[in-house]
Amino acid sequence: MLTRIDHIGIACFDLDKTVEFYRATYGFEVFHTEVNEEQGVREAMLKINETSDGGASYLQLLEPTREDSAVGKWLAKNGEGVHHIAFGTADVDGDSDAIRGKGVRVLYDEPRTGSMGSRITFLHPKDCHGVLTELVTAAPPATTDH
Ligand code: CMX
Ligand code: CO
Repeated sequence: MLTRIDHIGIACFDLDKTVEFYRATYGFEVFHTEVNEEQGVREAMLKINETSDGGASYLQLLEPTREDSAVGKWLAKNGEGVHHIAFGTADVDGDSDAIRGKGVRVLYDEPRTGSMGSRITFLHPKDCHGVLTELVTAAPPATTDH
């Protein structure tokens, strides 16, 4: 079951400048940054709010690491802006199977690694009324041995 907006993915040319815009304009601080080479992005997650399912909603600011990546190609065509939306679920495998069964193209056979150790997959924008849609299951919270 999809239970929250996990994040909105925003494509930008310069991650540092875009982070500074969100900090200076809205007061949003960076919660996490990472490079995901498989996805071809350098990204910053800005946490906006906690959600009632125990998760959170973020803005995901994305700068391409290479021109032939999904975000690099999209930026060259469209310029900066909203690139995708992501719904959070406790069960990305089950939800993507169910959605595939409704005839929507799921881009990956198995979920891949997303921000902060999450597991992610994408639905084709042409099957979603023009919206590239991601499904996310957050990594379980780290446990300590004592
Ligand atoms: N939103 C809406 N439509 C999009 C889109 C987007 N983000 N990206 C591409 N499209 C549309 C294009 O406009 C194009 O439409 P037309 O044929 O009408 O012109 C069509 O989809 C095909 O686009 P393309 O430029 O030829 O790109 P590809 O088919 O090579 O790739 C897609 C499109 C969705 C398969 C690819 O972007 C993808 O695999 N995305 C998933 C991975 C991803 O986006 N990773 C970055 C984010 C990582 C993260 O969130 O952690
Ligand atoms: Co995303």
